[in-house]
Amino acid sequence: MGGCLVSRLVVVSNRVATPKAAQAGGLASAMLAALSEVGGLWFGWSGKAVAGDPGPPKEETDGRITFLTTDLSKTDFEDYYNGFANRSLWPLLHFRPDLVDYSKQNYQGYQRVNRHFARTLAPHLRDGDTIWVQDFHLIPLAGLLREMGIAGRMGFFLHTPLPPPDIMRVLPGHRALMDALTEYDLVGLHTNAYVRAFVNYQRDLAGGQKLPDGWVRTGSGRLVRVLALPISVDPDAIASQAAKAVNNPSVKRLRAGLTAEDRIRLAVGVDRLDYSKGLPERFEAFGRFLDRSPQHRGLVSLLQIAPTSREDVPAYIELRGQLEQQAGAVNGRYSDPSWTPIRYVNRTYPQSTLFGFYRAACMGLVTPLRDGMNLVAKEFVAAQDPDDPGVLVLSTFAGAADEMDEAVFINPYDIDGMADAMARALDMDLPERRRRWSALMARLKRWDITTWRRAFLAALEEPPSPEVLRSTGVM
Ligand code: ADQ
Repeated sequence: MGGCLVSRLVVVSNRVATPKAAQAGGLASAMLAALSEVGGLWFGWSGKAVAGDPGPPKEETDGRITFLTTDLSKTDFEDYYNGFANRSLWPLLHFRPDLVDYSKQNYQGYQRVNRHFARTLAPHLRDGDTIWVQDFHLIPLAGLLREMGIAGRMGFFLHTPLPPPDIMRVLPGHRALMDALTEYDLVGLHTNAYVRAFVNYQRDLAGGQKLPDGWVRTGSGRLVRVLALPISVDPDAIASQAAKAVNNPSVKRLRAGLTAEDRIRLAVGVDRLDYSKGLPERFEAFGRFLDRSPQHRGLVSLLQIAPTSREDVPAYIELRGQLEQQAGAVNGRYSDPSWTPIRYVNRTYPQSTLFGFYRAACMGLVTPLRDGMNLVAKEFVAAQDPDDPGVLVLSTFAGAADEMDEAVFINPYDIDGMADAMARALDMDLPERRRRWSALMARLKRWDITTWRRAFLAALEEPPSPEVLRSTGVM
């Protein structure tokens, strides 16, 4: 293949944004853009769990992109997705060993589905294909494809955090999983801290060695490159959709509801309903803020949009109940006929409507306990009105914190501190809001979603430098 140009791109992810999918989020749009630039194939699960064996995969072509999807049997889906991916890996990767629910049966299901993916995909691959695998559902895929003789370049992007070795060690079979990552040529992570976690694992637990330029030599002598390549958004597209969304009926209704007396300001939070997002802490801090800031009572409402996810996993059902109770308690304490402190909504909205909500808000609350990146933080900034921008309140435990110095930072474990930060954000004067927003927006424009995907694919095509080869004794 040679050079810097990918010949054909094959994207593999758990879910595929097929042409019929209602809306493509940021990552899906980025994958579609990459695939249509060079032509390619997108392979993944169809979203259907069927009784008995899944039949052959389904293939559809749209322009230069072929979409290949496979069903999964109900048992495989249960063990792989609800089981190992969501009950073992997700909590582990989010620094919650206490919530890791491991079973050998689920782990075997994870391996089985990855093998099924490899076997289904292999006949559709051509020599010279570059393969880009997304996220923790599919870590073993490269190794399984290599066992089948597939030789092309393979890259992996992890959308979650990667915790340090001492947390990884909690997972039975952690070594096999971390070794499977080294079967890729490139592993992309959001932050330098996650890269350090990878390198430290290799060094401390797997006999690996750090080389220059992000390369690592594994205990068995393989070279793998590990880089911090933070995912981003398309700030210009978001800005223009947000400006237009002001006329969107949902956004208009929200504004009319809030500003009946033209005085109530909006704080907004948008998250999948997930324990990693720090929602109970956020509600508690908002209640504490109202306790301690009587001057803001009646003047700020928090709109929390949190569509339910993973309802087959008990921790998620508990969380939903807990939040309903907390919102009820704050509202019971403070509501009056013309003001509801917390509006808690369990549904999804089209992204353009969300961007309208962000723009209508004077404060964005992004307060996860842990988050790989958190795209809502970036979307919130991109959606602001440059003349009157809202303030981003951001957890230092979101990957996004590394790139968003001008946010108001909080520690979600410090409820008083979070309550103070809310007051500070709401009281911030216009010159300071503008100064902070301009710096944040300028950085988003310099490293947007297109820069991200191009940087990943360029790095994937780059061979090790002579210096790296020399340090391995190959040259
Ligand atoms: P998520 O955990 O899903 O992603 P996030 O980065 O915030 O978290 O992305 C959520 C996306 O879904 C955003 O684009 C947001 O606009 C959208 N969304 C959220 N609520 C919605 C709603 N009610 N209706 C419609 N859309 C909604 C994982 C990792 C993150 C990482 C991303 C990308 O957990 O840390 O940033 O992948 O790598």
